Amino acid sequence: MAKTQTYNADSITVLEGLEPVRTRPGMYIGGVGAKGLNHLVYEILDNAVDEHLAGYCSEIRVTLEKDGSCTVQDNGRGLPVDMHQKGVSAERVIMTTLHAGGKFDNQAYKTSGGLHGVGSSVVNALSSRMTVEVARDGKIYRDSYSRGIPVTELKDGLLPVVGKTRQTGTRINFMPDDEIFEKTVFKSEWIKSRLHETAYLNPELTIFFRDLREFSSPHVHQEAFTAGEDGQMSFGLDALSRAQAAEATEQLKSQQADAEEGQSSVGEDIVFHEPEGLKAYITALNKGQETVTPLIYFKDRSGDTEVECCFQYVDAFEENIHGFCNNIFTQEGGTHITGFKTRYTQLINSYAKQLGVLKDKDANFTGPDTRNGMTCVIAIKYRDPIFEGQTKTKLASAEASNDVAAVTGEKLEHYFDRNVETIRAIIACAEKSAKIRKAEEKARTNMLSKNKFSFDSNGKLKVCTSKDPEKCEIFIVEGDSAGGSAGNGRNREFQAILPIRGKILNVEKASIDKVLANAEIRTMINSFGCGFSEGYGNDFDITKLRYHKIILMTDADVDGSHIDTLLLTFFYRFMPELIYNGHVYVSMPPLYLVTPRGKNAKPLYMYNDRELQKYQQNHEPSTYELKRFKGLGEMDPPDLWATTLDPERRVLKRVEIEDARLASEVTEMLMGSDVAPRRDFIYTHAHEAQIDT
Ligand code: 0R9
Repeated sequence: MAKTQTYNADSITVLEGLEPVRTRPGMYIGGVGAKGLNHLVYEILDNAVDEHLAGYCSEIRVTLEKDGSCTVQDNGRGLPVDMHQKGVSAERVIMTTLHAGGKFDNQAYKTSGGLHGVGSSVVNALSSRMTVEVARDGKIYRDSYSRGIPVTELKDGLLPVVGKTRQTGTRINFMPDDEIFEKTVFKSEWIKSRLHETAYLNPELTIFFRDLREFSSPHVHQEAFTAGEDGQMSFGLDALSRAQAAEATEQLKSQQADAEEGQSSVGEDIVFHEPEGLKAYITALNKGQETVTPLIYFKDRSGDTEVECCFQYVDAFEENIHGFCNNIFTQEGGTHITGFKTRYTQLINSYAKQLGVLKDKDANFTGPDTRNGMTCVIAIKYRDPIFEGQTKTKLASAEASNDVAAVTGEKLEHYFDRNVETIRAIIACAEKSAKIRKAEEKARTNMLSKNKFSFDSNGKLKVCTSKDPEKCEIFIVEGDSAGGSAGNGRNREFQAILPIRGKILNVEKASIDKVLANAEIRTMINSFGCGFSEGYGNDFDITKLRYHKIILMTDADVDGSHIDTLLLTFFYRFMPELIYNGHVYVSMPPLYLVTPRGKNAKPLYMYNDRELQKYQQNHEPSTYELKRFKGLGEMDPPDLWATTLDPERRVLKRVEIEDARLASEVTEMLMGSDVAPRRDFIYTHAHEAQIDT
């Protein structure tokens, strides 16, 4: 087969077709950072899942290849390869035509699932190379592309046959384009989480995951960070995990958990198959927590909507509801969730009255009262859904609300009428929640009205002179000594310093009044100026934020990581918009100072062991002096300015909780009482923690 890259009529059409994707990748995949990169995998995966939903595919294989590419393979019918009306193979048309959100226009190929967009052409456009292999009609066909441009020569418009087979299916291998993406290393944690979620939502599907990359072994993994513009790095969940691993290590130590069998439960070969579907999903989400009700499950159809739901109460004071529409996670909620909540609140209040728990004079339970402690997954299938919201993950289709409400009302009435103990347990949770809510409302009003929120409760904040939030930065610094150095080394015009002493309160475990009584937390809330949100109140207003960069500046050791975790947990729980809007950063102070001997030699700061090793490989020990910084407090103000404060020279990682759910799950798991999952987590992530020895 001759490979060419000629600009014939075909390729010109292709260029015209896919050029907008390469010009504005963010519009199609949500960005060129880690999120966009992993999105490529999801786009191809979704098409394979679509084939499963159509009833033709039972297995999907996702492989992160040694060379950095990704392969997705399904055992469905195989992409259509016959002649399309455009005069070339249908496969070529699918891979090179931008479909404006709809399906492949030819009705003949419309999947019966008919649920996804066709993102394969977008992935093609953003891949430096892509190979498509189709097993169909006893033959294997192969086509290949470079940056969306076909490199395989067609014969009379049809794909070359490269082999014979009795199987059917599609295999797509693609290499993300390093001209487009900031970094091209897939995040296996995110991908595995997505695959597991897909398996829960599709109980008849089996997904095989394989990570063949060199660094995938837990013992040799190194994050391939590359600095972006202005030296800032993206800081995803992996980095958060490093801090959490440290947090977990601490907790484990204190619980004297045994450290036998140092094997990670996460390997490089994983099979995701969840025949119990949503029931298994809820069981996994509630793992390690004390359950208060059995699993409650229903599935039915109303109008055009298929509704499946499973929930269970645990002994906790928050709700945890996950919505999906056509297998797509609806991060921002939407009509399906509203329909469920509205009908559910009515139902619980109605039973509470019937059972005499609420008297006529009593106020109804609020919606949150009825759902506190609930872990719930609502998955609907709905033809042609409309999504809105900041990240287009909010279901807007009005019909879905009525349909979900109808199914919820009918199915749950049927269930509760036959399971009175369960409805009593749920009402008891609502009563407890209402009581706590009223106490908290009172505490909150008292706190605010008495103006107990002095601006700087511990008197340590060093403010900056500028009032322009876009310019201003606040460094949250570990310890008074580093706080002192930072205070003297900073640029007073736009850099404020807030030293915190030791470990801040773990908000995951504390009640709201304890959180608000904590001096460090109050100072943070007041300094940021934008309020906070929690269960019953939402005073958060991002437009009032005084500092557009909130920078955590802690030592590069276990304690520092622990403090980062506690701070990030606080932001995640009380000010998540700060993270979603990219205002939170972690500073990267250097670990080493290398001073070469000799005149005019400039001192070199090294930020990690790899950098130092590289230097040491090329320089004799006698030619330089090496100093390891034990902590920020050791640096004098000019050093701190040069390495960590100066916007021109410092390195920051932006905290990006791409998958907030995953972060939340990990946080909860780490703070929970069950040791086993925490231990698994530590073994998996311990290699990422930079432990000071
Ligand atoms: C490895 C990832 N898999 C895919 O991308 C994939 C797409 C696809 C497909 C069909 C079957 N398998 C697939 N795998 C298909 C075949 C037929 C009808 N509909 C769908 C048929 O044989 O008649 N897709 C074909 C077109 C599309 N998917 C899409 F473009 F609409 F998405």
